[in-house]
Amino acid sequence: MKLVLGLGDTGLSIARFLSKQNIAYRIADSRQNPPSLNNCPQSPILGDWTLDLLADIDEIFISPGIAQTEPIVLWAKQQNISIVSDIELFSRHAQAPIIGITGSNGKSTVTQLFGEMIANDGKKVAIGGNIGKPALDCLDDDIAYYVLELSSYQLDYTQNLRLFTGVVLNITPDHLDRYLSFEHYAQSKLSLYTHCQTSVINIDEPLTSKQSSSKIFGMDIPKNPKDFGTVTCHNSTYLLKGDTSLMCIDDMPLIGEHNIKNALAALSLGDQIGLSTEAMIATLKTFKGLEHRLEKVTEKNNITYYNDSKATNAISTITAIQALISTHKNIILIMGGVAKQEDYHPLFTLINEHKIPVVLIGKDTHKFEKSITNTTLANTLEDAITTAQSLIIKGAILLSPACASFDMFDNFEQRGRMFKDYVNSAH
Ligand code: UMA
Ligand code: ADP
Repeated sequence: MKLVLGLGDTGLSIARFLSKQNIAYRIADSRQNPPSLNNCPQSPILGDWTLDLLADIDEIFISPGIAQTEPIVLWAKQQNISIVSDIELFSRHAQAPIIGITGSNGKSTVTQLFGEMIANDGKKVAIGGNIGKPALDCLDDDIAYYVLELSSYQLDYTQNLRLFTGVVLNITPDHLDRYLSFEHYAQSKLSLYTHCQTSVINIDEPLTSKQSSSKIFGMDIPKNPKDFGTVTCHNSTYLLKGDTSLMCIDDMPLIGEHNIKNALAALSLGDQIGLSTEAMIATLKTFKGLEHRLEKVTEKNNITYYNDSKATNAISTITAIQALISTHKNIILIMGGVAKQEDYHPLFTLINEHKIPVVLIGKDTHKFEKSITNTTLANTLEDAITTAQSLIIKGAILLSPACASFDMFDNFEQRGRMFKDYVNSAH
């Protein structure tokens, strides 16, 4: 008998899969009233988890949101019951090559961009994993390539995974409430490479640069003709394969140095699986990025509005500011929410150095107020936008919270949509 833990998107996808395969299972959620109750193929066990849940169980399929410190996980380990992610279960059944993408920031952007490159090269591709569509829901005999965004939570419960190739984009502090230390979190990310037949490495990321690699990308001119990099001449930056120029970055709708790195990562993965360079370049020339990632909302009365609601840690907000300061002399930042357990000082330094006025929202304003020179408090997102507008005549208003959203919103998507709705409706 199998046990499925969690009745969210992952648990439901596992339940559907097991039901289809006629494999006997129990499914349990520690909440009394999980929202997706009606979509479950069989009646779940609800409420606090106790030891008897493990009776007759030979394998557990676990949702990524369940921490390894949960008693049920510890009890299962004591009883030598294997605990497996949906990703590992997926890998047992997927026929086509799987490409895995992880990192602290940029996963969804690179996953989507790379998936679109494959599709533009005329091959059938399924995109899933942490990006939103559970991996098991992607299984299909017609698929030529699976592209999976993998979180550290998913990797932690994955012992066996057959990746044709993969990349760890970068490693910076995040989710430190789930890990004993930053080193443990980094190890979780790096475990992706233990599953890879061939590896793509970001040479500029100190924590990955020493891994053995099949292909390298970075911001410098590549030393090897099969690797990817950049060169800048006459104030223009070009993407390179070896010493061959592929395109000027001004021809990409994506903005910021981080997106050059994301483009290089996608090109490297594409080259690794033999995609045509023309199809990849054509994709880079049209790919506008994902909603809530430094998304240009509108330009009104000399102010450009950017929705970067997905920026839930300090590094992603630093990245957004760095991407905008070269093109906008004046920036007003709207940030705040539930702060992460990380060092925000590099963000404070950047904000103060550039004298950026900040409108603070959310639960943890006290953590930011003292360290930022120019702050104004706002009770709601709407107030924050009105306040930001009163502080600027020409420039950019950037929502890039550097925090989780759940003190004021259901999720980062709701936060971003409310920002856009208000900005678009206001005069
Ligand atoms: N649950 C319990 N007990 C617990 C913890 C959770 O019963 O102790 C139950 C909850 O009541 C709920 C279910 O488990 O019913 C939720 O499971 P989950 O938190 O694993 O969420 P899913 O809905 O399965 O979504 C997960 C990913 N969520 C997390 O990793 C937290 C989704 O990533 C992913 O898109 C989806 O699987 C499909 O693969 C979201 C995410 O926030 C976007 N990811 C983190 C991130 O990107 O930073 C890692
Ligand atoms: P993830 O899926 O890893 O959370 P996203 O592509 O959704 O990554 O982007 C999340 C946030 O990080 C956004 O604010 C985005 O602008 C920023 N970001 C995207 N790519 C990178 C990168 N390579 N380095 C740093 N920040 C990035």
